[in-house]
Amino acid sequence: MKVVDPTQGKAWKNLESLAQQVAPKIELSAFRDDAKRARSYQKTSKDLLFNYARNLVDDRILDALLELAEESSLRSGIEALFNGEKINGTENRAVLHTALRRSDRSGVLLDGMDVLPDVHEVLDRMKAFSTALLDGSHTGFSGKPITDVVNIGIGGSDLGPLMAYEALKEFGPGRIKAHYVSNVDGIHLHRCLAELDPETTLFIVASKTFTTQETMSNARAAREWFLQAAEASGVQRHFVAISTNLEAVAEFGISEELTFGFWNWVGGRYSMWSAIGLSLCCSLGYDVFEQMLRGAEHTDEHFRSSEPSENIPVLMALIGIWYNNFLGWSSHAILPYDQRLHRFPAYLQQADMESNGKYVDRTGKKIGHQSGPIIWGEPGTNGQHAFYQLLHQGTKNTSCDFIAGARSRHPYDEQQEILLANFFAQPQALMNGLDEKEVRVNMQREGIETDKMEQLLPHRIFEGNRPSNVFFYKELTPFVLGQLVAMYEHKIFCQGWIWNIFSFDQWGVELGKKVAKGILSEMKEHAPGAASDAVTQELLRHWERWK
Ligand code: G6Q
Repeated sequence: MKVVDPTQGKAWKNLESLAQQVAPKIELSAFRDDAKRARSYQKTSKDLLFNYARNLVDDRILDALLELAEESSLRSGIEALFNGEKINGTENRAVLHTALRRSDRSGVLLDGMDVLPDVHEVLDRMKAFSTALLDGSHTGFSGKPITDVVNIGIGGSDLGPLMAYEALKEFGPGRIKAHYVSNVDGIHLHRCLAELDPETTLFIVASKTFTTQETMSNARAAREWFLQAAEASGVQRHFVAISTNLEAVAEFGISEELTFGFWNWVGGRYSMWSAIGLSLCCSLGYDVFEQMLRGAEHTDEHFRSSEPSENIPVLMALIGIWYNNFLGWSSHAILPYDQRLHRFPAYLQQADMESNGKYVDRTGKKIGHQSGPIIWGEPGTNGQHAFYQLLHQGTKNTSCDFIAGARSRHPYDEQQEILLANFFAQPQALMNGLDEKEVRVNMQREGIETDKMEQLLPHRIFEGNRPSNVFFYKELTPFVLGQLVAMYEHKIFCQGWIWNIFSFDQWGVELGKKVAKGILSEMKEHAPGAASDAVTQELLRHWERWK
């Protein structure tokens, strides 16, 4: 693997000077009526359109960014990803989530072994099992059909399927509902179980390691709840495991028949294409899940075969790098104007921030440049009535992705039009702003007195020049969702590659877990000690009194 400090190349220096010399002169409102730019800064991949014309870039900047990708040997990085090279260097693992959505049944080698036959064997079993649940041939212990599946998992074993279930609910037959319990806060499980009947509920314990504290604690509590109504043998019909740790699964009491494996070359936050997607198959039907895989595979082909200048994930990554590393912006908002994507920002928060929130490069040295940005967001139009004030007039710079579909799956045409008018309007308003002259005209029209007008004027001016990308699609089908998610996955990969960091480990989540373990044993002993610092000890004293 070629290791490159991106800051040492010519492209980086060139971009630094473009950021000084050219960027301050870009006035986006000058492109207000520039149809050529609107069309040429746009790429489509099947029914998914990506428009990046509203960014603080021009051809020179884009060329320099493409040069940076070239200097970082991004093309060979992409091949290394698809070819199963061990690009997760600290865990010595390949990163092959793309193999999970390959329709070919053979042809991806890892250490001389083809991984695709195993991938398809698990997919075939997922299909058979979910079909048996949906057609009622796999019943609960009392013979009643299953009506609810509860996915117990956290992080990568929760966020992906939860996000996709919320996005695609309307595509399912509606016979089985999926629920997602992740938090170790008992109220999460409690509220979920309060609505359910043990005779008709199936639990999916989703944990790659099958040792995660939150998941195992919730799974044990769910089993106890279930056993209040059923014989122990019922566990074999009502508990399913998704894991790479088959020994721990057996110890928990889950049968081999209801255990679905995956592999250590699938990172948690890239795992919804594996058996971790089982809750989707069981609730929406296997065909819906398969369509999602096909959409992601379509993006994989686009990403692997398109020239960088035509390549949507590469362009997303490079534009992000421009703001992050050369203009000094640290915040990126995901703004779906599609309520079905209401968990998409949270999903991407993990995918991006856990992958690229690193300060050490691939050789172990502290990096001298910025890595992953802060990712956040909420669906429009709710966000407009909450935080858009800061996007329009705040002092922080945030780049935004606006996402919407032409059609939706509800009968309310008026709402859909209003939603889309806002989706079209917001990025336009951010870009063009409203200058003093226009504000004065508006206030005159409103009949505001001259004194008041002078007072209000600065507050009502919008400087504009605030950039954004747009993703627009015909409809959020399972295929389009698969395409979209894979676009972001590959964007994250490209950025991590260029920043010369390891995107596929997550050592940063270990320390907190270790500290909690020490504090938990002191709590059990009622003896705050070395594991707790002074503030924690103070809080523990209150906890003992208040609990
Ligand atoms: C994702 C992370 C992390 C992981 C959870 C759950 O990339 O590794 O979010 O998915 O910690 O882990 P288990 O699936 O092992 O329970």
